[in-house]
Amino acid sequence: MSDASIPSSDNSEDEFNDDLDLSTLDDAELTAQMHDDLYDGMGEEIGEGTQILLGRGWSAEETLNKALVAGMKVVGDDFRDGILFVPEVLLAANAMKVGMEILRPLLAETGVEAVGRVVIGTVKGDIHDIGKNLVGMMLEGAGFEVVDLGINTDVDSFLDALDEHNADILGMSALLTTTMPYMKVVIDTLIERGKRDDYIVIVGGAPLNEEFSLAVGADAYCSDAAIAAETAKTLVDERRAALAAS
Ligand code: B1M
Repeated sequence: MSDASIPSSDNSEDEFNDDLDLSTLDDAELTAQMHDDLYDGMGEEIGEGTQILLGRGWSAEETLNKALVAGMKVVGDDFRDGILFVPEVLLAANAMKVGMEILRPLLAETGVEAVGRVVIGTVKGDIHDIGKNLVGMMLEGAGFEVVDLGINTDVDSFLDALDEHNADILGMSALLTTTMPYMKVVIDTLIERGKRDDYIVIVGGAPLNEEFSLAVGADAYCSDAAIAAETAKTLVDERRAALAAS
């Protein structure tokens, strides 16, 4: 919980949250409360808070950045630091999705650009998707548009989706030592087709490491979802800065 938590009068936080009328809070109190609610995975409250801010004239972009993305940053940092664990992060990410669903059509209307677009999938032969889903949610939380191809994704599906969605980043996940080499198949095919430099490639999954990612020709290995979101943002920023300078 952040320092900005509003004190409970009866020592029962759950009861307090049930009773709390979000519409009585001013903007600063409400965004702080929403950060806490995200942290606690309270989707209904996130939806309500999002609607209240929009009703007060906040833009979709401001609501996204100040109420949701800022709250998810705390979740991501605490996940990275071992303070939060997978179940809590999944709950927070699901709560975030409630707010995102409300904002998504408004953001599309106002033409607010996503930070970047990511095509992500678990590689061919592999059906593990919990970690990949978490990465997708954290990327969305960081402002990326995510195209999730699901599990057992073959090279043609990856390449077609990159092309179709004009993606900035290809993200591949693998949990099996037998499936992780397939990442090289995908990257080699990008090279063969002269498209490797068109995309940033990030990879992750429990059996991978930095050395493996270098060996297959990826741009970055990400050990967890929070690092994946941070790395994606850094690499997209660097790439845009390099393009602008050239
Ligand atoms: Co399987 N499984 N499994 N499994 N499974 C493992 C991976 C295993 C290590 C278990 C073990 O033996 N100790 C082992 C692999 C051994 C190996 O290859 N060295 C294994 C095996 C052998 C198998 C089967 C072959 C079992 C069998 O049928 N005999 C089979 C394979 C099926 C297939 O894929 N073809 C199988 C099946 C399954 C289930 C279906 C039962 C289930 C998957 C359910 C699902 O995903 N929907 C399952 C599960 C749950 C696991 C374990 C227990 C947990 C995996 C998990 O979800 N972790 C796993 C043991 C383990 O890892 N301790 C195991 C939580 C998740 C949040 O972490 O996925 O690592 P993780 O993701 C992290 C990071 O790795 C990273 O960020 C995530 C969040 O921080 N990350 C990325 C992941 N992808 C990323 C992508 C990025 C960046 C970061 O950028 C794009």
